Amino acid sequence: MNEKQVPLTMAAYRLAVLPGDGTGREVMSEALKLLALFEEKSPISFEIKHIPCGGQYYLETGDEWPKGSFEYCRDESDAILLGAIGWPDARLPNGDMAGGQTILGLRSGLRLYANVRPVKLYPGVMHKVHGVHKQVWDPKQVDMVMIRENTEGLYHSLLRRMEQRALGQKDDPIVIEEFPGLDGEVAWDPRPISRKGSERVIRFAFDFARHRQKKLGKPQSITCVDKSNVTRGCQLFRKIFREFSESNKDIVTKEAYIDAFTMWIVRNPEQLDVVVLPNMFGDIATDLASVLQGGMGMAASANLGPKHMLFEPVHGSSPKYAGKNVVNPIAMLQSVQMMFEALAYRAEDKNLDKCADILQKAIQSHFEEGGIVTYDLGGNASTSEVGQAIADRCEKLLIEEFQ
Ligand code: GGG
Repeated sequence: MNEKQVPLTMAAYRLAVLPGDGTGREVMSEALKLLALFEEKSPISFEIKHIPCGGQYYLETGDEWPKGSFEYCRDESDAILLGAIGWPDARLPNGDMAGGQTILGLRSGLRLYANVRPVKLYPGVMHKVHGVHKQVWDPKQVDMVMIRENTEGLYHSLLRRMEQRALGQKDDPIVIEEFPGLDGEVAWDPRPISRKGSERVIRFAFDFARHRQKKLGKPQSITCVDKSNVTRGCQLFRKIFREFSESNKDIVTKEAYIDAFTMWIVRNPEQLDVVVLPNMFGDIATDLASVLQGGMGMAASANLGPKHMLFEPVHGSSPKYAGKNVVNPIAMLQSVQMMFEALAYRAEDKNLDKCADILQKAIQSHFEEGGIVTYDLGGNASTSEVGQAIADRCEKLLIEEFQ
């Protein structure tokens, strides 16, 4: 045994850390402090590879990330932790977002088909359904997980271009089609939805609901959200959802059109458990749903595939707040918690599972006990002060558990 009581054969988890742009860098600093603490106070070790990337990096260097970064993430990391991507005026010569190669190239190139976005209101957090400063929703009523299809749909052509760039390949040729009835300049994005792509994310949603059922000790429904009254891709998505419903009778299933669903999220969140949606609808619905959990500063996510996983806050780089040390780091820290949980599950690592519980407990108790919060939650604490407050709670719990 070494100093930390780690069996010498125990390998460190290999993490690729991509802070990206703007406030992504600030919230990532808090995540790194937390990782260092867990390394020091628990038997878990990390081997961290820092990869600069994003629109700002592109403006500085002409590249979206250093050569070999995609290959590192694909071949040499156990998990990827991403801050945020996107910077004003950072565009590739073809007009695509600079930095997209990292976030979208990885989602597509590593087949990260399930984008898991929990929407949970912690006791002590004000949701943002206001105008009136009054709590409409009881935290017990807001606890759902949205699962966004992550590799096709309306994002397909951009995802593909970004994957091709990441692999150093040429873009697919652009196919020009005629649109009868439309005059002048036309721009369009195809929205392919495949059986295979739908089956894998819907299967994931059923497995996830079953897992949550066991964990929470109560039934979990799955709601399929689409626009199958209008679009063919959604008709296929819903057809496949119904096939799964037929053969998974232990799970209650519901269906909704995305337009009506946007009302449903805000009016009756207590009726939603697991929700599965095509790519763009999932992107939009989760921003809306974040209002129920206190805003984007609280929204964490996991991008999961057959072999790889990437964790990131749902929010972007917030250029307006960049460099000010004011944004909420919780979405990032909660993404680290999701990473601990997922890595522990895949590696069957009981110690890392304990670390996931500790971080969860630290975040939950911080809000329950009225801990300091950033401006978005009505406080005036800085990013680093909130990060430190969570780290202090973790430290106490780590000492109780491991020393
Ligand atoms: N951390 C999330 C982030 O950086 N988002 C920027 C972005 O462009 N995301 C694309 C998407 O999720 O649709």
